[in-house]
Parts: sequence; C-alpha cells; structure tokens
Amino acid sequence: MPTEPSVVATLSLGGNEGDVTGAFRLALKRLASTPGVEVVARSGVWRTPPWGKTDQPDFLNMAAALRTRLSARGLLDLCQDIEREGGRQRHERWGPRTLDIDIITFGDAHVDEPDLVVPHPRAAERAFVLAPLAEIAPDARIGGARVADLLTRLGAGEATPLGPLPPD
Ligand code: A4P
Ligand code: MG
Repeated sequence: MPTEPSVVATLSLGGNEGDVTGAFRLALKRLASTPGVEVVARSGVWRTPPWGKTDQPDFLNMAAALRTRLSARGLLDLCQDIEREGGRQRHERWGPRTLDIDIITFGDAHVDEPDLVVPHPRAAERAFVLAPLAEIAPDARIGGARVADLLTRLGAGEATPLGPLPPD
C-alpha cells in the first residue's frame, strides 16, 4: 500500500521494434490504472536516431510526468513489470527493444544504488530524452540544470516531433 507523500516523477519511454506506439499506449494505461499513480502530462511522440549503438532502426520516444505516492523503487518495479508486459526481452545493452522505460527524475530526490540511479545519469546527453521531456517539464532539474536549458545546450539534433500519441 503506497503511503509516502506524493511526488512528481518524470519517465522516458522508448522503443524501436514492433508496435511501439501500441506499447506506449498500454504503458500509459497501466500507469494510470495503478493505485497511487496519476499521469499528469504526456509529451508528443518523437522519432530519434539510435544513441549508443547506431546500427539499429530509429527509435520512437516520448516522456510522461506522474504524480505518485510510490517510492522510487516501487516506481522502478512497476516500470519493469510494464516493460515485461510490453514484450520487452532483455538482450543487448542499448540494442533494439519494444519498450524501455527509464525514470528520469523523482521529485528532487537523488538515488544512487546499484540498480537505480536518479536523476538518470545519461539523460543530460540524450536529445531523445530531453526533447520530449522539455515539452512537459521544462523546469525539471537534472544535476542542477533545467531540462529546457540542457536541451538548448545539447540541441535536438535529428530528433523529429511526430505529434500526439495516436489513439487506439
Ligand atoms: N536502472 C538504473 N537507474 C535507472 C533508472 N533511473 N530508470 C537500472 C530505469 N532503470 C534504471 O536497464 C538496465 C538497468 O538499469 C535496469 O535493470 C535498472 O535496474 P535495462 O533497461 O535493462 O538496460 P538497457 O536499457 O539496455 O541499458 P541502459 O543502460 O538502461 O540503456 P538505456 O540508458 O535505457 O538506453 N536511442 C534512442 N534514440 N532512443 C532510446 O530510447 N534507448 C537506449 C537504451 C539506447 N539508445 C536509444 C534509446
Ligand atoms: Mg533502460
């Protein structure tokens, strides 16, 4: 039973295999139907060049903001359950996947544990995280800097906005 005070958390969703927008829709439904979680904002969908391992198809990415009473760890567990339901098979690091959900910020909390680091340590270098996130949480802070300022500094590169997540 979630009992902690509510916090605004931001998530990055990504995928480049199979029905990615369908996986995004399912993920948002699952989040919204979880007790102690309210989806307060969702960005549009962006097409983004693959980061890290570049010989793979373009990704689709989007961001969501939640108000939640879960702990950061409770939210990670939930995101991993949803990834599994979305057909995610863990394989190659940074390789193709149907659905990957990363916690980018969790209020102003800092978490540094072996399996959970928040704010997400690579978010500030990733246009595929910052461009969607800047649509819904420009003032959220990563390592002391505003998301909107980090995006201005980095540039959106070839990330392309595709508009709102299409309905079912
Ligand atoms: N973990 C630690 N901190 C967090 C956090 N803040 N949020 C741990 C979520 N998970 C976190 O993740 C490995 C472990 O990270 C998890 O078990 C969790 O305990 P994973 O999803 O199994 O592995 P991965 O995703 O292959 O590795 P990694 O390093 O998390 O990759 P990323 O950073 O998620 O990058 N290019 C574009 N354009 N768009 C993308 O969405 N995504 C990736 C994956 C690579 N390139 C991309 C994209
Ligand atoms: Mg991940």
